[in-house]
Amino acid sequence: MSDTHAATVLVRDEGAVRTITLNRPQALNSFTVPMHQALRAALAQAADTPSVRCVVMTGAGRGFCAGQDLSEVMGEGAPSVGDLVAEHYKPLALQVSRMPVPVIAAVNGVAAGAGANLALSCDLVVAAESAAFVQAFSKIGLVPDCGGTWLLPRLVGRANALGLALIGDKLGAAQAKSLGLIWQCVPDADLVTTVQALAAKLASMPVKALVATRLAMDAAQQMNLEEALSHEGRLQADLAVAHDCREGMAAFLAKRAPVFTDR
Ligand code: T3D
Repeated sequence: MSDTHAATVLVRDEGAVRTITLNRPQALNSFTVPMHQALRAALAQAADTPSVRCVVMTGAGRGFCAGQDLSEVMGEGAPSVGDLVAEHYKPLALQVSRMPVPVIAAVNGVAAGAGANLALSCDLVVAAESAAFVQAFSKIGLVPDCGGTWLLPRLVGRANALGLALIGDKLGAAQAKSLGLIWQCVPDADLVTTVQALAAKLASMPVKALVATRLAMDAAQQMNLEEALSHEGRLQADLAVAHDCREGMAAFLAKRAPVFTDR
């Protein structure tokens, strides 16, 4: 176990699981340009490291991420909102959606604005009971970004998506779970151990197939049934000749534990 990044983002490895911690707790880990740069570099490094088979994203202190640091966009010489979205939030959302390993959000506290949508863009979202999700954009005259307009209706349907985005109130983790916005809500004291166990489990699974599943489900949103069935067929044909599928089938037949290595 080692900490390799300093300052706005911390990186820690435990076996095949890499945990990336947003680290501006004094401002609820809200985004500044340096934190964007550090996060994207940490994600790229995780993607390029063959021994990493699952990534966990979480926040330091009492929050997960409060979205854009509003003090950064006010005042003279401040970056424009349009530039920040084009140069940072859009590339970040795409980078998460294309990660070559599963990504889990461990939502330890409030996730607001782009911070909420960053969490929701992960493959699995596990939140502490005391955490909350806030589509804070409407309160400051903006629309949901970091993929919010794409993600929210897909996750919870149009009625709930519009309710969350237009009203912009805090949604507690338990309610988020009931709505289908997140995968799991756990007691605060269990967040770390639950996520560690889940991440270790995913890391030991055929991650190439897990990632192909995410990409296929996202792609299928733009396809009709026949196209999606054809796409599934092409993916199965490729995966079936890869090491992990052969290993999974051989291990099943031999009644032994499989050892998956593909990424
Ligand atoms: O460039 C662009 O704007 C485009 C990109 C947009 C992406 C976005 O994310 S837009 C949405 C930006 N985020 C927000 O509007 C959320 C603002 N924050 C809040 O509404 C509340 O802080 C929370 C609901 C997240 C949490 O409330 P609470 O009561 O638990 O905490 P708090 O007391 O409000 O905040 C604690 C500290 O963090 C406080 O600082 P202080 O007084 O202790 O020195 C607060 O100012 C600071 N903080 C919280 N959020 C932000 C922030 N500082 C800067 N920017 C923030 N977003």
